[in-house]
Amino acid sequence: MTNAATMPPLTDLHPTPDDILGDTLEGLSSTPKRLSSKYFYDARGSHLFEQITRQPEYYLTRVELALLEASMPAIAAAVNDCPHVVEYGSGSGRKTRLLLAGLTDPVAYTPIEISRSALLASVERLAEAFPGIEMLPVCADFTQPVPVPRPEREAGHTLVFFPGSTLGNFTADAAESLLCSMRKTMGARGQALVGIDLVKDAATIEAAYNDAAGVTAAFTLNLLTRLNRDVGTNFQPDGFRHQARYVSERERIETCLVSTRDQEVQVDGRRFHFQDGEAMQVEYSHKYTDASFQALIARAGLKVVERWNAPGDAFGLRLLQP
Ligand code: AVI
Repeated sequence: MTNAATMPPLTDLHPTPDDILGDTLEGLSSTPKRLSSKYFYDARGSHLFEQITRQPEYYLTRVELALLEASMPAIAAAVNDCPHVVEYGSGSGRKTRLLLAGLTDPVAYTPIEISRSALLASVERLAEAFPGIEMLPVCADFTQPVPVPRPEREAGHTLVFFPGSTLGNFTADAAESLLCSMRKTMGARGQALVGIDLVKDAATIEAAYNDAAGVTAAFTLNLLTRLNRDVGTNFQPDGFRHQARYVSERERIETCLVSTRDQEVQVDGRRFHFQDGEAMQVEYSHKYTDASFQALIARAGLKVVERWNAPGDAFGLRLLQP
């Protein structure tokens, strides 16, 4: 439960219903139709994502947590003097705990997260666990420019933390502009610690996005319920099914919602027709090789200064700087 007495002040820049409606209309007017994966994360979506991270098939979180734990002393030694940690897409805060406990003397922590409920819950727990660290939560869509608050105590350089392979949810152009804005946030002497999922056999990757318990399918379909509530679409979630395929030529999972019948969806006085079997694109999850990752970050003027890989090269952490 959030409690006003223990809650640090929140900078609230959550997308407005008009922002979400505008994106929805633009996506439904495109060919093929698409919806933005950033709208997966309402309260239920964040909760379902947390459950995904605990599914046996979804190796990413488990492997990254173990890698972070095992590599933390080496990470702390490699990080410059960066007492302000800024995390993009903070989620539940499990990885943050390991990072804040392992770094040398962090003084401030700024999580930037689009889900207000997930942000408030995780920052409340972190504030309790790290009472000496100033908490500066920002509820915002980090794909837009976000003003990063300045800590009370002069905080030297900034370490951007971007775990989870969330970078993989962006196309190369969008990833480039996000990495450019991270480069501004970290400044000339700051750094970024980024988690990336690595290219591996297709069956392992595909299973991670098609768990047997159906949690990922529920997570994907929740996008429709969320849009119905927040922008007044009239999607019928039982008229769509989750589809996640690994496309090896593009080294990414492509997740779609496939219409299971001919149907029409209305929003803001406009009608959109779906054919039976029509696939609406809702998420990419890119996987990287050293070469593809280095080429991507070079576009944003960044380079890898240290790298840590999980056993079997299942997942990687990269320390970047300008
Ligand atoms: C947050 N992101 C890195 C997850 C991923 O693996 O692409 C989101 C997700 N979508 C389905 N399962 C998990």
